[in-house]
Amino acid sequence: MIKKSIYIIGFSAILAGCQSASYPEALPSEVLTVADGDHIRIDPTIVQKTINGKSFTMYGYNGQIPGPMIKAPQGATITIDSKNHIDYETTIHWHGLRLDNENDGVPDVTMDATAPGESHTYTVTFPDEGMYWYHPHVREDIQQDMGLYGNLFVTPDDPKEYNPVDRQEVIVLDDLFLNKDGTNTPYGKDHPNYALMGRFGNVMLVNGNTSYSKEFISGDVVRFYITNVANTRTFQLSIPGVKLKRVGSDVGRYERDEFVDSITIAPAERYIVEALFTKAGTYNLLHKSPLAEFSLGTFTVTNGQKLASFSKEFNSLRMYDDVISDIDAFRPYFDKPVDKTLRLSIDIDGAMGMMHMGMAGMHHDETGIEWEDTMPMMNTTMASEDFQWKLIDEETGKANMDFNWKFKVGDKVKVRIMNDENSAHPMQHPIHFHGQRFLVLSEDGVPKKNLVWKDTVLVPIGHEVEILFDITNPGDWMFHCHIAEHLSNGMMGMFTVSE
Ligand SMILES: [Cu+2]
Repeated sequence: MIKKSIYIIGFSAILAGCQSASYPEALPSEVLTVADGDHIRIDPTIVQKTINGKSFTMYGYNGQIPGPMIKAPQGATITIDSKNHIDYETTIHWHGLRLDNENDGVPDVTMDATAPGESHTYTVTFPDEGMYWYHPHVREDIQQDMGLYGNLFVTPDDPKEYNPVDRQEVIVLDDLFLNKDGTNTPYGKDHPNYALMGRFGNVMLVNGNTSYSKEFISGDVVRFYITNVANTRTFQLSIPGVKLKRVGSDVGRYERDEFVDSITIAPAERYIVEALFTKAGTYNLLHKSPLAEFSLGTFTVTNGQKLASFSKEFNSLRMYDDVISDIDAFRPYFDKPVDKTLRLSIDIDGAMGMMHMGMAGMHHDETGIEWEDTMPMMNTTMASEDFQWKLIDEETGKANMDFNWKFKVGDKVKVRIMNDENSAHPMQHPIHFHGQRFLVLSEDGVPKKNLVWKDTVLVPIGHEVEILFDITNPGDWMFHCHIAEHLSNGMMGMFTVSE
């Protein structure tokens, strides 16, 4: 009974974007450096957070937004206790980690959701180096949007696996949807609202704040670890005037470094990018799409004496022999026939569906990405019950939880994912597979020349990708769209891996 009343009171406070000031102010993210065998605590809590001068009741892990960054050596296993101090049942999913299935944090599949006031203990392992993250797997559209996200930084066995740099910086990208008066836009109580395109924010956040800035010295080489935790927004990042080198993505490094002009990063994806700040000046961290441009923060570079410069290392593009030889074992399977085909689509009821059909294709450009909410009326008025986002298994025609793929440890599985541009409302979908890693072999039939292990792949409208799984981890695993509202709408499926 008590639990129920707590649930209702807080639930409505957060849902309504309430601005009471009865909770502690959110702290900035701290680094929790752990070693094998350590036992730590990550608790979801209710906090106050000041954004653009207004105080919001939000959530934070251990009172922090972003939550603590857990820094663990590759190969470590730790124990994490989590007591639920929020007004909503929750779980923690350790995104991208190939850990034991029972610790994957998926309600009704690997655990019961943790009720307010109750605790759960997770055993978390870090088999692969790279930047990962953790978040709830219950109503992400509210809980994650309100601040429940944190990074998992897995450092490689050999630090020389990465280029020498002067600084390492963590960037967590997010956006928040505020009303004109600066209050938070309410969330749907029983179903997510804005479920058609997801909840696009109008205020951009870096590491939970609107005022991201860093100071560097000319000649600094900086390695950025970037994570997108937004509900639906895909970011396209650049730092005009600064040369960027793409080094890694979801599960560690690419086969080789590449210079890039920008990075397109969908919800849940990570990228590791290095930048050389040669000259003094002020530089923008820019999100620039065909529709809009936002400065996400600034870098101020001053002239300074440096003992050593890493510009030589920065300017040479390195090959990573350990990554290449790891992938070598999979090359014989690159040309195998497709094992499974997944079609991304939507069913819309009645007249709304017909109306949508007429408009399909009008609201996205040649990138195949909806960069903004270009149909706000539709997105606002259509209730989540009026449509169903779908992952369709082409072989059986079944969708979402009505099919279950069966794989065995050691399988190399090729999956084709097609994003149907003729559906009633085509949209890009970042598809995340739990508990395994995969390579994106090709997009629209064009082979990728520089591979990296991934756990999430963005499939733009009308595009098709082929991915190859390294099936290593037994259990019942989810795969789903990582647009929070699409997931809550049911755009998810399951596959079972046996020993
Ligand atoms: Cu989606």
